[in-house]
Amino acid sequence: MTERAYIGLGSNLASPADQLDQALRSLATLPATRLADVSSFYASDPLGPADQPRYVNAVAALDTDLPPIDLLDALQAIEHAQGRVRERRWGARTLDLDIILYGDRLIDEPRLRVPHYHLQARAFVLYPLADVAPAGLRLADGRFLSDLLAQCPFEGLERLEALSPQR
Ligand code: PH2
Ligand code: MG
Ligand code: MG
Repeated sequence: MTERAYIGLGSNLASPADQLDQALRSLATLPATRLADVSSFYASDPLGPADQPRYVNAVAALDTDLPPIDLLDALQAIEHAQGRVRERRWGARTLDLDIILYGDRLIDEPRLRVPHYHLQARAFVLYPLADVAPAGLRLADGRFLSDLLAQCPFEGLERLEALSPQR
């Protein structure tokens, strides 16, 4: 069955916006998957260790027939292809691709928790998600995106002007 998945993209190394553009091109070529929509790009200070560059974040909407773990494998292959090395927790990275939501699924497995852990505290996930999610989106755990947004100030996010025609 085709499911709508929302993918969080983040980068703070090696021209972050270019990393996100490259990742979007790769997402568009995943098997059994259509890249349906892409949010604006947003810059923000790092959450976690402060001695790292600012991040650029976005959210992509995918319509996919890949099961969640297959999608996770595909996302990790894209991270790897763009030079991601596993380093310190919350440290700098060329590319981070996270499954934020996957249809109506609640997933709690060692490799994958959906909805994404700490979604509610991360403006750099919630605001781009709101760009591409339907108004009134309700998460699988019953929370409404609109309520999470109301409790998470936009403050600290900087919406970047589109640099290329694809967004
Ligand atoms: N990702 C992290 C840690 N800190 N900070 C921002 N602003 N954006 C991120 O995507 C981010 C972060 C680990 O995934
Ligand atoms: Mg992340
Ligand atoms: Mg990640």
